Amino acid sequence: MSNHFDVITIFPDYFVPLELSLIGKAKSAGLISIEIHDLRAQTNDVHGSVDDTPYGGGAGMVMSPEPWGKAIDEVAQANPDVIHELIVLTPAGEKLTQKLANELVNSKHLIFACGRYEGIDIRVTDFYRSAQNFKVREVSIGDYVLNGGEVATLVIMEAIIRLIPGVIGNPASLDEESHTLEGSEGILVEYPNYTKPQEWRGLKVPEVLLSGNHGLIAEYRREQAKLRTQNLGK
Ligand code: 6GU
Repeated sequence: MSNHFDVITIFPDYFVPLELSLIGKAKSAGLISIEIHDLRAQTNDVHGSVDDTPYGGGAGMVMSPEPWGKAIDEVAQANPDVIHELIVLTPAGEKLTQKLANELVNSKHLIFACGRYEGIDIRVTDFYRSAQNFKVREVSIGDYVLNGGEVATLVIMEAIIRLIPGVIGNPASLDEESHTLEGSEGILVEYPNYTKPQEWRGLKVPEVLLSGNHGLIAEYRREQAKLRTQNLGK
């Protein structure tokens, strides 16, 4: 099971929300441990420079490799005898899916490298790809551009941590979620939910959900999940 998370960033304050809600409780309960590291601690100059102009020219700045190398080596050394799963956040990465979250939760040590500007010198990724005890993935959270990897890291961590046994009160609620339900057409989004009152602003709860017939209810929900999946974006 996933247990230790290291995050390397130039904006540690982005990670304050990890103290809240289910993730905050999981930390207090010792189900997970999280350390946030300031990349600038790895610099020697007075300005704490972490970037420079790109070779070959072009707009923007590129993050220099050496502060990253030092920061990653440090967190790896602090977690010996495990495979370090290094997640490099970039809009050019493979897309986050439920399947990827399900895989990453099995990792003992996850390191998130939050790039800013035009990204990190690619030699950091190349170096750790060929390093022993490292597995490297470049990950994106969707087809749009953010200012940096911090928000993406929060998204990925939440998707992983909620899968750890004990984090969510009722583990059965993980079974019938969007992107977990499978139909013959592939992965479905979740069926719509209703609670009390039975009628709200003239809108009624579908009769079948009041019937107590579990077979019919399951059939109805599956049909609704299919419809909802087909109609996405329409
Ligand atoms: Cl991981 N980083 C940035 N900068 N933009 C993104 C992203 C990551 N995923 C989607 N857009």
